[in-house]
Amino acid sequence: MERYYQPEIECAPREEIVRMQNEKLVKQIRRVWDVVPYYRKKMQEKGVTPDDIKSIDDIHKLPFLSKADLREAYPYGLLAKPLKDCVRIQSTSGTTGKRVVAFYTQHDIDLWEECCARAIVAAGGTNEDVCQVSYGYGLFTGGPGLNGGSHKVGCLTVPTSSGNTERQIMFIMDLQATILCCTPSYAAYLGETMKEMGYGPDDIPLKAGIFGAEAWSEEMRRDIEKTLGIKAYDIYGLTEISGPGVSFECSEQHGMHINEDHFYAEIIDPDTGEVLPEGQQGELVFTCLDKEAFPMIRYRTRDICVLTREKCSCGRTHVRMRKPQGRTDDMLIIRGVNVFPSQIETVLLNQGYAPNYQIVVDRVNNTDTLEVLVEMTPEMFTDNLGDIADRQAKLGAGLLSMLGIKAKVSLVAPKSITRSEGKAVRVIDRRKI
Ligand code: DLL
Repeated sequence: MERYYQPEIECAPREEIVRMQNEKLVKQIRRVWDVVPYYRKKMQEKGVTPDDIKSIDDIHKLPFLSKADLREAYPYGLLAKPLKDCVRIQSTSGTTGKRVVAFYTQHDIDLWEECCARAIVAAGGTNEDVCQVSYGYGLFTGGPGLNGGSHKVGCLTVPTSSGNTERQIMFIMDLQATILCCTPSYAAYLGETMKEMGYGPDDIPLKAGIFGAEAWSEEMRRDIEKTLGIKAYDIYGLTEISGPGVSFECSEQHGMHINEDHFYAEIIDPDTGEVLPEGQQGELVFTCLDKEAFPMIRYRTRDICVLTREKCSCGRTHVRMRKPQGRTDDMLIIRGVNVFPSQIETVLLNQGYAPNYQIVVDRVNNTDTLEVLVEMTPEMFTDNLGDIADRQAKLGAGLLSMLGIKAKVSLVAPKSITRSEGKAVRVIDRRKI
């Protein structure tokens, strides 16, 4: 087990981490300049050459890379290794335009799986564990990443992929699975279903969950932990940078340690591109220090986040990122007010609802409207219209105080909102702007 807890790296003194980052960055920039004409051109346009990059402190001189660059260079324009050295692609779901296709050499796969192994070990995983991977397999990075990490740790890996909830539960119970990896919304659904089947937290063999790929609140964490009787750990990542395991929570469950020996993180002002000091909220930007095939340099994630180097009592020294607060692009602007779905979720869960909701935004007579459809739990389900109206008013007041704008609340019957097996679709934006 101890093989993937790597204290010499994960708990290295700051100077050692910086030394390693300096060395890797200088090499990486020289290499992409030499082999990727797209990067060379972008650097030339900004008037910077590899000679200007002597240490990590010079990183701000380099141009940013955005999703638009990935689209322009699609599919092979950012490849930094010959195809004969690449062994895999993974891809995003591509809901907004062209899919991102990321390439991996065997070295890149090993590096990625090692990051996932660190996450599993940080959640208490050892080779004694049975780890059920219920993230989707295939082009999505969730299944393959955690599958590889679980193998490296030596867990008995159960590659169920997503979907077929009854079969998931059968395997959890029959094989006595101890670790569950899936999206938090699917974990909540599995919990809800198991509860209906009569399983209490003490009947369920799971001890830990590794949940990520979408935003989830602390309240949702507490709910899932209670229903499944586990400790629920957050894991973050994105296809462009490798997949899950770019960062992960330790036993403190207080921010996710970024694997800084591979990925250098910055927070920038999304409007000006200026690098912000530690502790300030802004857009998260990553540079891959030693990936070979698809080394993103200063890639703008659009995730809104805060970094901290405060000491963590787990002993790891790698910088921590707070749960992403949303994305610069899924942040809803409603009547001029920035609204994050996670804020709405917090209000619902605080008032005892399950995380089964949908946010519908529209524009009527040039005014934005916000409606939140919320499922009643089976316990609160009633046909007493007075009760329903009271509940709706209470939720409306909670939302107003959290968001600063009015929302229409519609309570709907249990099970009437479609469940997701992967990332939940929370927002329907009907505005044609
Ligand atoms: O979602 C990779 C992943 C798989 C992460 C499994 C964790 C677990 P993409 O499909 O490329 O990759 O989506 C990346 O998802 O930029 C965030 O906006 C969001 N995201 C990922 N993890 C978290 C998290 C995978 N823990 C995009 N909390 C990212 C909040 C997350 N948002």
